[in-house]
Amino acid sequence: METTLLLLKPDTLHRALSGRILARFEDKGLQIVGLRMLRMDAELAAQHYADHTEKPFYDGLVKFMTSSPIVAVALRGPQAIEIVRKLMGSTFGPDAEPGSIRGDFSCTKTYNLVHGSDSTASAERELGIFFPNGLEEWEPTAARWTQDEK
Ligand code: 3AN
Repeated sequence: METTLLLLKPDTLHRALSGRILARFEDKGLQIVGLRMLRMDAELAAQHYADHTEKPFYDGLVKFMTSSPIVAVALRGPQAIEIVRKLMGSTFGPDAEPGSIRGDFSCTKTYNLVHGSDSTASAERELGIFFPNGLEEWEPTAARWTQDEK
């Protein structure tokens, strides 16, 4: 079982796609164990994008991510990290596969709607940043049908 961080970026909120995008993850069978609307500031952006601070696109990325609210979601399920990345599609909208979120809703490199942790180490680190008080532990009754028997 894995838990991963999903961010709905400012473009998702401006385009009123939050419900439709979040529904894709619920439809797949992932469980919401954390949900929070917040405004990212430069400090939080520097923490979250620590690996990208030297990249040429960093300043633009921070300007975009701090421009208006975002939604942070903690999602849990078997292989949740890989599943979330697959449902998101590849990084840039124009290249992303049809059927994926970025493939269906984005045709830019900058405004790609979502972020998803890319490894177990990133997931742990990023969940700690956005959910410092921990996650909501609960047993979804549908787990009987959405997960393999242990
Ligand atoms: P992903 O979000 O698919 O894991 P990363 O980790 O390579 O992609 O990049 C982090 C974020 O930085 C991306 N989500 C994207 O918003 C932004 N980014 C990466 N490369 C560029 C670029 N060349 N121009 C603009 N933004 C970029």
